[in-house]
Amino acid sequence: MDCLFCRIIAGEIPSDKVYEDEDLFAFRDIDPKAPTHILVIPKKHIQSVNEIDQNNVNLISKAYLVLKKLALEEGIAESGYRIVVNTNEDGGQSVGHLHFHLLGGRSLSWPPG
Ligand code: DGP
Repeated sequence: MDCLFCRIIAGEIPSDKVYEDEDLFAFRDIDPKAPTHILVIPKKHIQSVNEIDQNNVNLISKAYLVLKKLALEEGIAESGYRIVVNTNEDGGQSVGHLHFHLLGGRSLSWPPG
């Protein structure tokens, strides 16, 4: 298994897990860019948004429900937060396993660089 996030899901690499169900896994980012910085990932290996199709799109709506739940638990739902999905090189994706960044707990600037 050469995917970093697949290894985190398998427990081969430790992580600060905040949520898990049969389809999704969530853990705190190792290099947080905000007071709350959580990554929500599908357990099934999907490389990027480009590999979302009719067979796995249900995982995306499930991921949004988990992102919303985590935002509530983190106390950032009212103040606001950002969900980011970097895709491929120009999008700044450094890990080739689809992941949703949940960022909040401070005022976030826009647009990103
Ligand atoms: P991206 O640049 O969008 O592909 O985001 C990848 C994120 O993954 C980045 O914010 C740092 C995080 N990350 C990389 N390696 C690890 C790790 O081993 N553990 C954890 N918790 N996060 C990691």
